[in-house]
Amino acid sequence: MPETVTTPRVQLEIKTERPRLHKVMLVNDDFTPREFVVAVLKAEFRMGKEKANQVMMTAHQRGVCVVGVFTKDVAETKATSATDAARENGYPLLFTTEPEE
Ligand code: TYC
Repeated sequence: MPETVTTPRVQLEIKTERPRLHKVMLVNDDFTPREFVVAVLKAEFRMGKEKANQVMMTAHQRGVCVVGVFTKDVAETKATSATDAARENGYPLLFTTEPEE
């Protein structure tokens, strides 16, 4: 009987995970004027007036609101720059970032 030569065919499956996106959160406080929050959301996150107002009111009522989802770098840059804008105007307004689940 002739010998059968078998060649194993193993296919390596390389799975690369997509980098996680990060949320920018708007945190409520008792001091920053509503209009200022809306102005920052419009300037830093390119929101229209209506959307900025909705986001501001959600943070105001619930304590926190997701502003947007970005790559880690963009989220951190936007959060820092928006928070800095508030500091420059003497307000305690805070934007934070956290990875998406
Ligand atoms: N709570 C603030 C006020 O009543 C307004 C405000 C809304 C501040 C949302 C921060 O993330 C915030 N003047």
